Amino acid sequence: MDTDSSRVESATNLSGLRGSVLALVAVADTEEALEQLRTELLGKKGQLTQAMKELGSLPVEQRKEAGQALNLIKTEVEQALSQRIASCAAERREAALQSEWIDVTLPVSAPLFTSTGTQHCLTRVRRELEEIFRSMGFRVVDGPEVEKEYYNFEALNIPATHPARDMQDTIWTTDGNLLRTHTSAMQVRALERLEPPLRIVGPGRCFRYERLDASHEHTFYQMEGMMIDRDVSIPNLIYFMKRLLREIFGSEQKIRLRPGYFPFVEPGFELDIWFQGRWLELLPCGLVHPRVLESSGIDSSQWQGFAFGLGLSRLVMTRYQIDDIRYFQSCDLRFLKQFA
Ligand code: FA5
Repeated sequence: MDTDSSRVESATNLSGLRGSVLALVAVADTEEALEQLRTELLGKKGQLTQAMKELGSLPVEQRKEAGQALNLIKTEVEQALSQRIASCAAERREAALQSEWIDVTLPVSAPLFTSTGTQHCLTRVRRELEEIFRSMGFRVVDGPEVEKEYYNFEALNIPATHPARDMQDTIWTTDGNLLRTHTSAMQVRALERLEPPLRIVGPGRCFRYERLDASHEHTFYQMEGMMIDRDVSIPNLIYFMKRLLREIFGSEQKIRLRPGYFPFVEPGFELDIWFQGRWLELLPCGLVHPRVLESSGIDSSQWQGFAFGLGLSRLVMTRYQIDDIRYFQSCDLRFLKQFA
């Protein structure tokens, strides 16, 4: 500092003031304490604000230089305060991180393993079915749960005005798509993608706006099946249906076959199973309607096929003697643990 400003400093003791306020900033160790200090130094009645006011009593020739020096001190103090506040905030965040830190690599204590989950009975039977069908030359396919109207209805010979749509109360999405009401949508996707001869099964979740009861859920599982080849006929269909049931139940079941109506098969059948004193619709099926084949570009004079839509949730009910379909999605551990 030059001789003149030294004079000014000594006149107003600015040097001492600078040292003492910077020392206060250096020792304040929380963000709150520093904010408090900011008010005490730079606020309306703050120490430096007061010092600025007092400059008015100095002789004119000293006032200007002392004012400049005091402004420099104020800027220096403001910077020091901001830096200290930032570093206190960083220290606080680091401390919080340290106290919340969890070592995810530590081994899990043994008792937790005793409550490991298990496969849901629906998953277990679905996988069994997939294996059975794989062993018979079928390929397992998948399809979207949010489906286009075309795949769920139109391509299956169910136009907008068709009464069959009333049989499947549909849940629509706001963008004009729908939650698939049946796995039959996968038939169309498979016919589009694969060349005949083909054998596919497509398990999956279906959704309907239903009146719920012991055998009707809003969300349930089906497994679609389809075989397209030359000279496929009803005896082939019946052979595969019987084989499926024999493999799953391991014994003869009381079943009945009756005519059934589905616009995408001709002829169509309903296969019902005797369960807890009544007939339960389980396995509708039929020969693929020529129009479905033709709309996917397959020559129906060369190729025929059968299709079925197994009610997978209901099959699991009959297999394990579960008397209410709503248990499947109840998340009731007393129910689920029976299949552990
Ligand atoms: C169909 O969904 C046809 N797509 C089946 C089909 C496929 C026919 C291929 C011909 C050829 P349906 O609506 O009947 O058909 O349903 C088939 C099966 O799904 C029923 O037999 C029943 O076992 C099961 N199911 C239907 N609705 C429900 C529901 N709300 N809750 C539980 N299971 C259901």
